[in-house]
Amino acid sequence: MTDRLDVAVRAAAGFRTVYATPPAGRWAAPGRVNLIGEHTDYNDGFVLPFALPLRTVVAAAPHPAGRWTVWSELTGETVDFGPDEVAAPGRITGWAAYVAGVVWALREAGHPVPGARLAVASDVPLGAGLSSSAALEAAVLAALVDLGGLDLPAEQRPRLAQRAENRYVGAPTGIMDQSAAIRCRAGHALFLDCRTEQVTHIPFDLDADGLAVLVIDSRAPHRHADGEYADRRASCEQAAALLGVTALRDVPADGLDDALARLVDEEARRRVRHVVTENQRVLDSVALLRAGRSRQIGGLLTASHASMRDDFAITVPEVDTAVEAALAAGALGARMTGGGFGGCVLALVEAAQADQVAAAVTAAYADRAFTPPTHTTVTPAPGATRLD
Ligand code: GAF
Repeated sequence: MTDRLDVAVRAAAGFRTVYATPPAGRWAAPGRVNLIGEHTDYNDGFVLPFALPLRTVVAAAPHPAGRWTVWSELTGETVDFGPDEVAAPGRITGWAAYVAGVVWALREAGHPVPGARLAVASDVPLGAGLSSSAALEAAVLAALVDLGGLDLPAEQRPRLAQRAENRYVGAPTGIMDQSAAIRCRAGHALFLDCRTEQVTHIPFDLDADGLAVLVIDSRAPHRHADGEYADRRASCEQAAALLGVTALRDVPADGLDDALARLVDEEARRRVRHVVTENQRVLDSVALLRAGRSRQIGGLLTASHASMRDDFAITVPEVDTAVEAALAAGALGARMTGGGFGGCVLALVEAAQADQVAAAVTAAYADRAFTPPTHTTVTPAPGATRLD
């Protein structure tokens, strides 16, 4: 990545090349890692993500013909659409559906969306579980809101971007990724109550604590990730209905045994146990961070991974190998982050040990003849913003 121009420069250069005119502005939104709280968002629960320094940048200007034209650096394609294509979901597919979905959701909510020319460049890797789709939605949304002078406060934007993804793109995701891309703050993790959408910015100053977060791309292909995600979500909703609660959020940690006793299906019991214990791990992590005991969240991260592996069944051998090797090399805690079935692992490490932990993961991969992993260390970055 070091030999590439800055992503904001690339977006503006792409805009000038494609449209032969400069953009009116540039808007950026980040990818995210989730520190803890996996598959809890669509159960009305708690999550604790932070924004990555890896960003998607949209250069944009009003469209003279009131349409939407978008160019992507990644594919080199330009996709053009008008009001007909965004009258209902399904007309635009592929990567441009995330853009059309945002236009559709804004219009459906009654906003007078301005036509726009857009150019997209990104440093958020696709398919790595770092939420490249929400970064694209958030950056496009910020651009359209500003270009049109629309009245849409930041706290209402995640729900709208999620609607684009759920209804226009057709992916049944929760509210975490869009919230992270839009509402995160530099130097902080975002404690989000996914039922009320209340956010609390929790200071997470890794440098001051002598810590590092290592993000390791497992390089595991996402095997049936979409279908499995929808399946897990459906299992949770069915279990909530059987238990007579609105969402699994309503099963308290100290009521877990009673709830499990009321479920006959062993698989349903495991899914419920993951969600209920994971919500508690988020709350416990927040309490530790607030108390300045950041090292101690390590055990909770590792317990989260075990729960995803054993109860929610969303890990794959590559991510389990990365977690085990990181822990054996001295990581304070490690877990898969994101929807699962591949993607990234995060490890909380003493800053001085980051290299040795990364080397141990690489060696463990070589032993098993897995595709070599890649890794980077990250600190919490800001959410979506206008650059100029
Ligand atoms: C994906 C989804 F998009 C999120 O909403 C969330 O459910 C996550 O998987 C799992 O925690 O990133």
